[in-house]
Amino acid sequence: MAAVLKAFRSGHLSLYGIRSLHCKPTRILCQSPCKSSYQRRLFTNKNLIVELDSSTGLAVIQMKKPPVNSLSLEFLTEFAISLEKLEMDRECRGVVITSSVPKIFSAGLDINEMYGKTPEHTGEFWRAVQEIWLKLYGSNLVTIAAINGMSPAGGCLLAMTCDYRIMADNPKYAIGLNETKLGIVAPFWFKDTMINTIGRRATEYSLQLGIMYSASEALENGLVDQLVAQDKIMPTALSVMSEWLAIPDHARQITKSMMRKPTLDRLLANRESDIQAFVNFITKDSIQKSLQLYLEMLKQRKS
Ligand code: CO8
Repeated sequence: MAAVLKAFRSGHLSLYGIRSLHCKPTRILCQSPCKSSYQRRLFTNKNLIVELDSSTGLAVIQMKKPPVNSLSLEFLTEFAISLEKLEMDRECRGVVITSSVPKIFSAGLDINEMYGKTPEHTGEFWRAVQEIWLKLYGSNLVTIAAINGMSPAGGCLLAMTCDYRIMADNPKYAIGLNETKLGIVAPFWFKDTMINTIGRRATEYSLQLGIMYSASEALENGLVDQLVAQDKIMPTALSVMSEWLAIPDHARQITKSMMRKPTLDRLLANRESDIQAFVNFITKDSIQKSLQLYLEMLKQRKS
């Protein structure tokens, strides 16, 4: 990926890999008009780099919130706005989600947003988590996760909302819903998303034990669809994307909706009660204590 990005930045290659090498890229900031047939639009904000090549319909979202791409309220809000923009953009047909932080896809929800906060803040945070899931799981776009690093908990959820998952074949990387290991419980829509991805029995086993699967185990269990060498992740994502984009949008979108709507509707029908349940649970003294210990453990691992 580094090589692809280097070539891309030097102007020799499109990030989307599908353009002709003879075509000189034009970098355009925020939707300014352009006569070129090869039109790239770049929306950067604090935590994300979003690039859309409107000539191919492909967008790439790179999460760039070091050290671990933790999903804070601010991050989730930026993500939701970016997705909304892409979703509304008639020229966008697919999006690859990846990370620009070395070795990390996403460490999941930002634990600091759940520890020592008011119930109001906690509720607002949880609504933002729901929102990103609703937007991604219900997206009309083709979504591909290019998992180029560790992907626990909310990071795994992000990846599971996508239509296809490609992971770097690195024994040091792992992915899974590890909530029980933190003493917390993955909500029903995390569980439903996992059931829809790897099946009921595997989910029951995986969720109770809070299993983090190595890349090869994730492939074996169907949690990811493909493993490739780290530097092949982006080119592979782009070539998989072109296969998906060969399918007429309307047929693919209706099929996707048919598969996912019951799961989405379940949260939509229970959104407020889910927020209330989360706030009640997470603000309990015993849960706050678990989160405090977990945060301390994360910090101590370094020293
Ligand atoms: N939130 C906030 N800060 C974090 C998080 C996180 N999820 N993960 C790591 N950090 C911080 C660390 O504390 C550390 O901070 P500092 O620099 O101040 O000491 C910094 O990020 C770097 O962390 P590491 O040194 O651990 O970085 P490594 O590269 O060695 O490891 C890992 C990266 C593997 C991602 C590791 O940090 C890790 O395992 N993190 C925890 C991941 C995790 O358990 N996430 C679960 C979050 S909960 C969630 O997503 C779903 C919750 C659903 C709730 C439902 C309730 C009802």
